[in-house]
Amino acid sequence: MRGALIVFEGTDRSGKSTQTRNFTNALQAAGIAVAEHSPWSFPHRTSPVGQVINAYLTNKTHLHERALHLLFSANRWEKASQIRQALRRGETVVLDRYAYSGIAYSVAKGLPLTWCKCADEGLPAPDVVVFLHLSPEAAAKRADYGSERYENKHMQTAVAKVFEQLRTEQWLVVDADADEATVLNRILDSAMPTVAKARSTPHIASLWN
Ligand code: FDM
Ligand code: MG
Repeated sequence: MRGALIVFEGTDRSGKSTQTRNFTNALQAAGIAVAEHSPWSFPHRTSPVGQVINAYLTNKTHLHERALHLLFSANRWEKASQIRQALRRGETVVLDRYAYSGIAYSVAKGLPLTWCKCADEGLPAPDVVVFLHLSPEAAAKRADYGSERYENKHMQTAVAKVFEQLRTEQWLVVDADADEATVLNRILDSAMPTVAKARSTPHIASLWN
């Protein structure tokens, strides 16, 4: 009986970090096995590749946009077997960003969609994508953007557009402007059946199927 792969996506300040944490705690409270150190975040900034990504995001280095895209993808591939192993052990894995962010940010900067998708082809596919939807107006009311790259309204609006393009009917779109508890309950309502369904579906699918 395998665990479920549950991916959270959304623009900056949509509450992904808070909700992945709350969601992981709720799963554990319900007696569901969760991978150690969940939620796992991408970019995973401490690996060798992640350190280069972090230097780029904090404006300490410059990278060619295609090279950067491949590094973000490589950063996921570094973790791919750990994800599969955890799922096979029966543990649910909660991810804060995944390949969808990879595509959304790169396409927002002008890279071709099909080229962007190729790098992540074959990664473990999520059982559900939880998309925290926050309008740019609501985002503007939250704490100010920091100093990292992409933390500006122009980029966030472009990224939101690509997310909309990527969205399928399998995504769980949640209004992230609601209060924290309401958002969590909405996610739990839909994710609990996903966890149950994964238990009876031994096969772990791959992107982009
Ligand atoms: N980001 C994140 C990308 O551009 N590509 C990716 O593949 C991933 C996973 O990195 F602006 C961007 C999104 C964000 C930045 O992410 C750092 P966090 O979640 O804010 O740490
Ligand atoms: Mg950020």
